[in-house]
Amino acid sequence: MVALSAAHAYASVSGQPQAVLVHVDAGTQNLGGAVNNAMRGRVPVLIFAGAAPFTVTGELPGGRNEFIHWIQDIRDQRGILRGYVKYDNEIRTGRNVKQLVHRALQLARSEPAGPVYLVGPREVMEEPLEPYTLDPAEYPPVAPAALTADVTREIATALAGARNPLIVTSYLGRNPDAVPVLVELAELLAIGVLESAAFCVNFPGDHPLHAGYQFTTSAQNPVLAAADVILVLDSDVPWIHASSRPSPDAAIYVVDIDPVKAGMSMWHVPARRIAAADSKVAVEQITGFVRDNVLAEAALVEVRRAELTDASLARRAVLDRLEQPEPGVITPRYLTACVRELLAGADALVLTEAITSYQVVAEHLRASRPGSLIGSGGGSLGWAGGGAVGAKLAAPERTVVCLTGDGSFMFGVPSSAQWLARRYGTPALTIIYDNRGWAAPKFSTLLVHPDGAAAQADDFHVSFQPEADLPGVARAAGGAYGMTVSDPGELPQVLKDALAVVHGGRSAVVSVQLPPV
Ligand SMILES: Cc1ncc(C[n+]2csc(CCOP(=O)(O)OP(=O)(O)O)c2C)c(N)n1
Ligand SMILES: [Mg+2]
Repeated sequence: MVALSAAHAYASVSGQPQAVLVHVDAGTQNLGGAVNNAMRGRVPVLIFAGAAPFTVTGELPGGRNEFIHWIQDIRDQRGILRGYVKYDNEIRTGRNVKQLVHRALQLARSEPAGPVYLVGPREVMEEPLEPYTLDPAEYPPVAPAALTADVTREIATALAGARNPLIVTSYLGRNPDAVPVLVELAELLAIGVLESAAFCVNFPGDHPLHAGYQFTTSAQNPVLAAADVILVLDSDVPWIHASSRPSPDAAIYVVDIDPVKAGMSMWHVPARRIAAADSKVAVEQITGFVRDNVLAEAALVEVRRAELTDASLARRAVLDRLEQPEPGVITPRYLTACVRELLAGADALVLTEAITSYQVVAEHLRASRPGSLIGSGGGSLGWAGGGAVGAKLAAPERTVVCLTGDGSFMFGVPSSAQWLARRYGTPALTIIYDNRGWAAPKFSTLLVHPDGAAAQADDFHVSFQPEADLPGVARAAGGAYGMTVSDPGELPQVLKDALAVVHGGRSAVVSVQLPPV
């Protein structure tokens, strides 16, 4: 779990494919939910596992000679990961092992990128070989795909002719180079950009055309309802129809390299056109078409720019009020504002696994530099602990800061993750949004049964009583600096001290006590 999470973050930050080696069926299962995260996060990772030897009476070198070889022998080891990987195969001979590894990496790196799985029994690992070479450059990933000329014209014309155009995106910013390209299109036509379930910087948080963030919604988003033309660009969940959706008359266009979500059993957006393309390439094409054909109507665009700027300033003013400290309690908004101040001017790389504070982190951190924020993009908690190690290995010069729920901190095998950070010299500042429990399942219950038995008894079985000393785990396992803070007045200094420790080369874990769940 920790290794694959580290590989995941490393690949996210560096763009380079990674490899994780695990022990037969047991190690494969111990990857846990990290494979869901790698798949949904679209990260290129080659997972290799051994497999039980298949000879038992000395027929081949490497045959069974330990009791455990019988216990490890299961019928379908590759089946463990088949729902999560783009490709799985068994290495049957050493003679083409390089071709197989590079084919697996080629598939892993081709968009949508994702994990691949190879297994190899011990007899094959023991096979004597004539050394041979192969040129990895002969196995490039598939080159980025473009829109056809017709679709480019259709989308560009629709956006330029719209009264209230909107772009909704979730992960265009996984490619940080795509962000300035999106900014250019948004500015050219004065289009608002809404980030939906976003775990990266898709559009600068402080940009006047930023139209806000949404995760799980319980009320209609007015920005979405007002749009007459919507371009959904790189998104698995552009909105949640049950609670917030576009106008039925809106013209919707979807662009993604996997626009119909082949890996999901149910997915639907009522789009006029769905196109498979690399988002950076597609946005460049659309912008180019608008420019070349002088489609932007200056008067309309300027009026809209002013309106959108006013709206984003108003949203910002509300948030500024909400993040003010309240006597005696640390709210997630105030905490995130303190983190923003702490990191102002630093070259920080923030990992977010803040769960019920995802939206708060997005809104108050307002990350603006492309590539300065990452999340797993997947559904399995416990990514950030190992992720911080991978992120720091990929970007040793940056200050790595991990914002995590207390439940997520525990899911991340913190003894292992914190030890690994010491072992590999990858200090990070971990800030635990510590509400002493699982708030998310409580909110999920209330969303379905607002007056159910759990609500009436005010008992959701999500409290962590008796409390664990989470910074103590990090101290014990990783020699980290550990602190717990509950006083809003002390918080800024505690965070500053912890950051200084990290800059000195040692990890720090601060449990920030929020109102309990
Ligand atoms: C491995 C795993 N188990 C269970 C869940 C379901 N789940 C989603 S959020 C959540 C609670 C997370 O707790 P915490 O990190 O403390 O965040 P909080 O909800 O308190 O904000 C759980 C159990 C999950 N996503 N992944
Ligand atoms: Mg919690």
